[in-house]
Amino acid sequence: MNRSEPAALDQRYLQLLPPAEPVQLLDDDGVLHENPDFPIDDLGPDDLRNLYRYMVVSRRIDKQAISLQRQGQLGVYASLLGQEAAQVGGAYALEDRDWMFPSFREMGAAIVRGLEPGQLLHQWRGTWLSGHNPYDSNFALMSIPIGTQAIHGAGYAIAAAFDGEDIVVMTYFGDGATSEGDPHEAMNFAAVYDAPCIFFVQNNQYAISTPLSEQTRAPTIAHKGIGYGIPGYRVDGNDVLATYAVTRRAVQRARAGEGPSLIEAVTYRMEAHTTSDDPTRYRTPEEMDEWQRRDPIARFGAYLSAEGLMDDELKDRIDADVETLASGIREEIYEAPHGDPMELFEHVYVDPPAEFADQRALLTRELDAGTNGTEG
Ligand SMILES: Cc1ncc(C[n+]2csc(CCOP(=O)(O)OP(=O)(O)O)c2C)c(N)n1
Repeated sequence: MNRSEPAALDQRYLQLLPPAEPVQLLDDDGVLHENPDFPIDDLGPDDLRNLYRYMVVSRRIDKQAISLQRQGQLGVYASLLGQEAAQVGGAYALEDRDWMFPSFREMGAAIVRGLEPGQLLHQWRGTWLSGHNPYDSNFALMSIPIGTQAIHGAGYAIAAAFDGEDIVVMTYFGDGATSEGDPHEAMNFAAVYDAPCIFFVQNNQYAISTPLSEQTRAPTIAHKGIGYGIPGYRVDGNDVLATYAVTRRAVQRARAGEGPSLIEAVTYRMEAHTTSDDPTRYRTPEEMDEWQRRDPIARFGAYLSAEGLMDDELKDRIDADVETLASGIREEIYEAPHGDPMELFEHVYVDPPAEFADQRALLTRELDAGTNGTEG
C-alpha cells in the first residue's frame, strides 16, 4: 500500500478511529445484543459465572478497604466502585503469562490475576515493598505517580518482543493521566516498535475533581490513538462482556505482531477519588443516579439470571463466600504490624539531600503531636 496516496490514507485513518458509540453487548437492562465484530463465543457458563464472582469480590473488598481506612488501618484508599466490569472484563482477556502494569485503582484487575486481596491492602497501609512480589503474578506494583506505569509497560513490551517472548502487556491509566507526558511517550514509542502493548484507559469521568470536559478537546480519549497510528477502541466499561470482547481483540492484535491498541472503557467512579476526597463538591446527585442505573454488577446479574446461569442459591453462596473472604482480610490487616513511618527516609538516597533533615524533623514533630496527615 502506498501510504501517501489520499485514498490509502483515508482508509488507514478510518481503521484507527473508534465508532461514535462505545461497543456495548449488554444493554442497561442486561439483554445481550451480540456483535459479530466482538464475539464472546469463547466464554462458557463457568467463565460467565467467574466474571460475576470476580466483580462481586472486587466490590466487597473495596467496601472492606474503605472501612479499614476509616478505622485507621489503612493510610488512604482509592475505590474502584463502579469500575468492576472494566477491570474484570479487561483482565479476563489476558493469559497468566501476560503482564499488567496498573495504576493505583486496579484492585479488580489484581483479583482476576489471582493476587490475595489482603496482600493488596498492605500497599495502602504503607508497608514497604507494597505487599506483593510482581514476579509471582506478573502484576507490577500499583503506581501512585500518574501515568508512569505506561512507560514501564511499553518498555517491558518492547523488551519482551526483542527477547522473542510471547507475552502481551496491559497498562492501565485514567482519563486524567492522558494529559501527562508519560502516556504520550509510551504510546508513541510502543507504536514505533509495534510492541505487544495495550493501553487500557478507564475513563471514569473525573481526575479527582476535574471533569473530562476540562481534560481534553479530543472528541474522545480513544480518538487519541490516531495520533500515534494505533487503533482506538471505545467500549462501555460498565458492560463486562463488551469490555472482555474488545480487550480480547486488542490482545489478538498484539499476539499477531500487529502492535499496540488504545482502549477507552467509558465508566464512572461511584465513590470518592480517595478516602481523602469529598465528591459532593464537584458532582451532583442526579449524575450519580444516572450512573447508578448502569451498575455493572446488577446488569450482568440480570443477564445471568435471565439465561438460567445463576439462581438465588448460587447468588447467595457467592455472597456468603465473599463475606468470609472479607472477614479474613479484616483479621489479616488487624494483625499486620504497622511500619515505622520514619522508614520513609530510608533506602531512597545514598547521600540524602539537605531537605531530608528538615522533612524528617517535620514528620517527627507531627508524630509526636499525634497528627497523621494522609492527603491522597
Ligand atoms: C505525577 C502526578 N501528578 C499528580 C498527582 C496527583 N493526582 C493523584 S490522582 C490524580 C488524578 C488522576 O486522574 P485519572 O488519571 O483520571 O485517574 P483516576 O484517579 O480517575 O482513576 C492526580 C492529579 C500524582 N499522583 N502524580
